[in-house]
Amino acid sequence: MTHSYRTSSRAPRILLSGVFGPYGVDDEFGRAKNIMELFHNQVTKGQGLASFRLHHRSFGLYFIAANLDADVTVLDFPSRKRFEKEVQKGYDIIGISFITPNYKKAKEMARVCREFAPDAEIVLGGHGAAIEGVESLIDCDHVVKGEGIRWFREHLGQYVDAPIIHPTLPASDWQTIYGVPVPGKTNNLLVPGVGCVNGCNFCATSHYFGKRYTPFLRTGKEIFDTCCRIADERGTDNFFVMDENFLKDKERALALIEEMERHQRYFKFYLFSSAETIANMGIDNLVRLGVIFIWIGFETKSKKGNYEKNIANDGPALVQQLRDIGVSVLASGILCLEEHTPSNIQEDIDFMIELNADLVQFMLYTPLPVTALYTRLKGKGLIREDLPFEDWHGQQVLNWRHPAFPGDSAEQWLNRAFKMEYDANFSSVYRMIETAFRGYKTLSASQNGNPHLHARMQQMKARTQEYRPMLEVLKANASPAEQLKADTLQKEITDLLGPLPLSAKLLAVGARIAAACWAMRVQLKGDMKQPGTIYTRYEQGDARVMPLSTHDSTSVSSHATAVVTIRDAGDVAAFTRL
Ligand code: B12
Ligand code: SF4
Repeated sequence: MTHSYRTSSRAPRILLSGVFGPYGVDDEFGRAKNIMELFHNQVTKGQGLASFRLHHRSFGLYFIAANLDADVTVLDFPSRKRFEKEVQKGYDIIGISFITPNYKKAKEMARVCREFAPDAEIVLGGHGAAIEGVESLIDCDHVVKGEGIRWFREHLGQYVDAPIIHPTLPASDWQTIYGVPVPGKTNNLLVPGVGCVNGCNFCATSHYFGKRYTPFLRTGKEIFDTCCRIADERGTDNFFVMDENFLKDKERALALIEEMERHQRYFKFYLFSSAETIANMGIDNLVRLGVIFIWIGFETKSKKGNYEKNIANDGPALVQQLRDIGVSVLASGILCLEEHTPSNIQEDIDFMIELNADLVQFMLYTPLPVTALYTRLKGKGLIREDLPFEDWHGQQVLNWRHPAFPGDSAEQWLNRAFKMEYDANFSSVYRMIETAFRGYKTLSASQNGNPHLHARMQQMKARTQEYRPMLEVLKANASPAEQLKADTLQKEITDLLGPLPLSAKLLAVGARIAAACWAMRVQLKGDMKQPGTIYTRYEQGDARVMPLSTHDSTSVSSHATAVVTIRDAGDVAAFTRL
């Protein structure tokens, strides 16, 4: 069938949607264990009220929308009913982004499209597209495996190599600890590129993008210019960098440092990077780059069975070095590896605890479609094809037959690991305040009049000041042992930085009240918080993409303010600019 947008001069009308909610509940389409949160799901889940609570959008959809010459609507976190209503608005193309455990939701959404928008083309994308044979399992017109901007541009006959415009987005929409909103603006999102060349056997993101890195921002200058624009638009200089291995391109990172220092504009970054790239980058450069948080996959204690990236590094020493310069570390480890048994798995849990990082993630070894691990275990007949995709979320049962961890034993180890780590090292919020203060002390002693290091030192000081009112909230909720640690830290900070200013004292009182309200809410209603629906329109003519024939990167204009976002809160819609 030839779709009408191909033969008419009007702009194609495109709907891009994430899967429908509610999320993290046991129903026909999903599981209670699979909640729509990063930290509370798989990092601070054992920390009770001290857990970090954040909602992240389906970022890939906004990247596609911002880079097409079309009228594009992004619908994030819709209800099923809301999606059904939206598809009836006459779209030419409906794109659905999903991951493997949300397969059933994507299938239902495609069915809804066929019923209520029979003329629309249905395009499936996101990591769920890697499911073997998904083309025939879900009624759709196209399945896009890999990077989506390029595919869409090609599909619409637009210039595929046009530069990629980075949309202005918050990295998270809701951000609380103990139910207390983190003060200030949420971080900006920065996606310099997708994929990673390292190709660790279990890694879905590396394999999904062909074990290649596809940069969206190619040079340090492009990153710097993008950061300036986004920071000015959103009013904060903090960036959460959603790039699997940002430091891998050392030259680009060094060029970014140069730009920041030349313009004396010192952004701060939350990064993901592997241990070998951190070593290659050098600790001093991390300070100059403004890294304040880094997520590292240590995976396992074993040197022999570990990945190339970890062979040459000393995990505990690296974590200590990083925390000493004020970089909070999120260390990630894998449970139920092939060589694990109930008698040796504790060694890896102990290793992760002894790293003494600010945050620790434990994940079950989960072979996802497209990875080398999946192919190998499938070849051995070990993949649990009897297990519905809804259960492939890695928080409960293994999706493969591990002789040593049958039934629910994997989940028991996972929960035990999180609890032990929390009991041993206390809450992550305490650890992060300690890291910021440590960084301030180190830089105060070593800046040697260097203006750039001086600026970074001032940032560490400001971060310590900003976080420290949380120690009051923490003490009101912590175990006696943690209260003691928090007291000691509070005294040390007061000795060096003086007492809390009155405004911060009032903030601390307010935070304690908010925390008490949240604790009561959790007792009465549980701690689940569903993300609200977000509706964003990108209209054609925002000059966000190159005209077909005039490819000239210097003439690309920023159009982010042309975007209108609507948050649905029940029947009330609040209009906001990003
Ligand atoms: C942000 C994120 C989340 C957010 C989700 C936000 C949301 N609204 O859905 C949170 C934190 C809540 C989350 C949760 C989970 N996540 Co998650 N998440 C990510 C993360 C870190 C970043 C994704 C991102 O924004 N990337 C940047 C954008 C630009 O890239 P992208 O999304 O890949 O989009 C590109 C292409 O994929 C494609 N594309 C995407 N959508 C579409 C749609 C169409 C129509 C087309 C054509 C193309 C297309 O084009 C885009 C531009 O190139 C990725 C890892 C990663 N670094 O990618 C994991 C990842 C996507 N998550 C994953 C998993 C497994 C989960 C969880 C099950 C957690 C867990 N237990 O491991 C839960 C599930 C929660 C739930 N109930 O659904 C897996 C998916 C693996 C798979 N094969 O399905 C990933 C890859 C991590 C991993 N384990 O390797 N996640
Ligand atoms: S280094 Fe990290 S992002 Fe890269 S392949 Fe390995 S696990 Fe994936």
